[in-house]
Amino acid sequence: RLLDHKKQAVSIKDLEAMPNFKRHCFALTERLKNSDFGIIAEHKRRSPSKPHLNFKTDVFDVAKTYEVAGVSGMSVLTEQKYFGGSLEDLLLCRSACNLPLLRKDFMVDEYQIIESKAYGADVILLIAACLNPAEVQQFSSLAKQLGMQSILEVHNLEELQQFFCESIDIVGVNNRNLKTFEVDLQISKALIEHIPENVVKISESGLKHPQDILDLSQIGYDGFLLGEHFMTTDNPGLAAQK
Ligand code: IGP
Repeated sequence: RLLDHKKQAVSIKDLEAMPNFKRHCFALTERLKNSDFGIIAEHKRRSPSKPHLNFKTDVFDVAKTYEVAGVSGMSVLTEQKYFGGSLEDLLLCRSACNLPLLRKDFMVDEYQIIESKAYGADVILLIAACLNPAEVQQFSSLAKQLGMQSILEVHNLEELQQFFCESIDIVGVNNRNLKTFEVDLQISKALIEHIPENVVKISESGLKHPQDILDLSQIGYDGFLLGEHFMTTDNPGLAAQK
């Protein structure tokens, strides 16, 4: 396990009683398919590689301005220890906008999937490097039952081949090596031909140049996850508008 996930303070019954648990989720796949360059804009205060990304901006304002900018979805870091996020952030974003929200965290337990729905997420992230294939299948099936979508995050061909399953809606290729933090867009370029045709494809991390997004879009990527490029500015929503 990469990280200890926090103690289950709220019972599953209490999660299921939260107002967001019953809401009808927004489909990130549809928004991505309906836009030319589907941008998923992230809120991230810090990261292991950048301890001081952005503590100034307000997460509620960022969600509102990302929506005004016309992005296809928003990614909200909820991991506390390394990324400075919280479930409270997710709830605030839910109340701020009608964008499909990705809960960005390390999912290692079914409890967290139920929790994600209760706090307003539409999409969960399943990182191949943190899970085994049976867990990916189990968690993505549960997400589907709850009306949410799942992104399978991979960083190499072995992960893609071992972990992909039918209940995955989106494959996300992470250009950043989670151990060395090194970013290499070649990874997205090399993996595209191995991703099943009917699944939505996104490229994640290290994206900032419009030309890179154009190139990746041309070879078949439907969406692009950008964090630092927006969060290193004083007004992430304005940056996303450009
Ligand atoms: C965003 P960047 O380089 O634009 O800030 O990257 C996103 O891809 C990155 O935050 C991320 C991530 C993750 C964070 C990708 N996979 C898994 C935490 C956990």
